[in-house]
Amino acid sequence: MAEPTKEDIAAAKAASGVYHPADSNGDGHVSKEEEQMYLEFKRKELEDADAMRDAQRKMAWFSLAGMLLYPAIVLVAVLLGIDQAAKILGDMAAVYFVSVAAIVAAFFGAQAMQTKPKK
Ligand SMILES: [Ca+2]
Repeated sequence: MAEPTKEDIAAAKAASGVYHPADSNGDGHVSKEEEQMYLEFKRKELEDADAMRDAQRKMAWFSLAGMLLYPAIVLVAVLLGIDQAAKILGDMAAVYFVSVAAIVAAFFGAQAMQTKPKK
């Protein structure tokens, strides 16, 4: 059997009135394989979204922890007498804090934008 063309799919859509996204060959009928493929795809999609949220959350926490520990690390460097390290960390602080703030702001901004339209 030949692969259905776009016209065939459009015709099937028009004929049935409904087009199910799981109907991948466009014959207007969702077979067992198509249903399983569709469910598998949806499951993977959800898993990916979940993994992405986890990764972003970890990154935001890691950034925040670095931000909060930064002064402590400078203090440790001073206490250990590594003056050069303390000076470099001090010089880096301005850039570092702005960068981390940007990461955290982007994380919360993205979260806000993702949840808003669904309400
Ligand atoms: Ca089908």
